Amino acid sequence: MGKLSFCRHLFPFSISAIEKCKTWFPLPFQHAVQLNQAFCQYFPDFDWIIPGCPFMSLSINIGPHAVCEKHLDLANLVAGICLIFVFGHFDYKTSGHLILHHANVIWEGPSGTVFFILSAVFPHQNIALLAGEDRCVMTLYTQAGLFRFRDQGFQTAAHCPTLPHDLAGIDRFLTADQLQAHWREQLAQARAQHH
Ligand SMILES: O=C(O)CCC(=O)C(=O)O
Repeated sequence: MGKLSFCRHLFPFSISAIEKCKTWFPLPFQHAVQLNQAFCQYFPDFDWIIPGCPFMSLSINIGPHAVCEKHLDLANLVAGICLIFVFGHFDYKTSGHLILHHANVIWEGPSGTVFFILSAVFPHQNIALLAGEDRCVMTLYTQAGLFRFRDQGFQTAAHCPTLPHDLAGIDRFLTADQLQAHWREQLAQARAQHH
C-alpha cells in the first residue's frame, strides 16, 4: 500500500479518535484547538492535519515492530494530550502493552485501541512483541514550544524575553463529576440555542 493510500485509510479512524479525545478531555481539547486556529490564521498557507484538529503534529510508525523503550516526550506540552492509535496483528494479551511508569499502569492495547496519555509527564514504554507479530502506531501530539511561540506573538524567545506563564494546565483535566457537569451544561446550551 502506498503512503498516501495508507494515510487515507487511517483518516476515518483519526477523526473518530479525535472525537473521543474531545469527549474525555474537553478543556485540554479546546485549549489545543485554539492554538491550531491561531496558527491557521497566522500562517494560512500551511498544510494542517485536519481543520479544527487539537494536534499540531502526527507521526506514523508502520513498524512493523513499533514498540518503544521507556521514554518521556519532553518537547510535548506537559498538560497536553498525546493520542496513540494502535493497529497490527499481535496478541494483545502477551504483547505490545503500554506501561505508564509512576502511574503503575500496564494497559493491554489490542489493534484499534486509542490511548490518551500525558506523554511529557509519565515515562512510558511497550512490552515487546513475539516472533511473527506486527504492530504499528499513529501518534498525534503538540509541542509545548508552539504554545510559547503563539503566546509570544509568533516570535521566538530571543525577540520576546518575558514569557507568559500558563499555570492553569492541571485545571483543564476534569474529574468524572466535572466531566458530566461539563457535558450537561453544553447540552443545555445547545438545546437553548435550538429553541
Ligand atoms: O506505541 C505505543 O504504545 C507508544 C508510542 C509512544 O510512546 C511514542 O510514539 O512516543
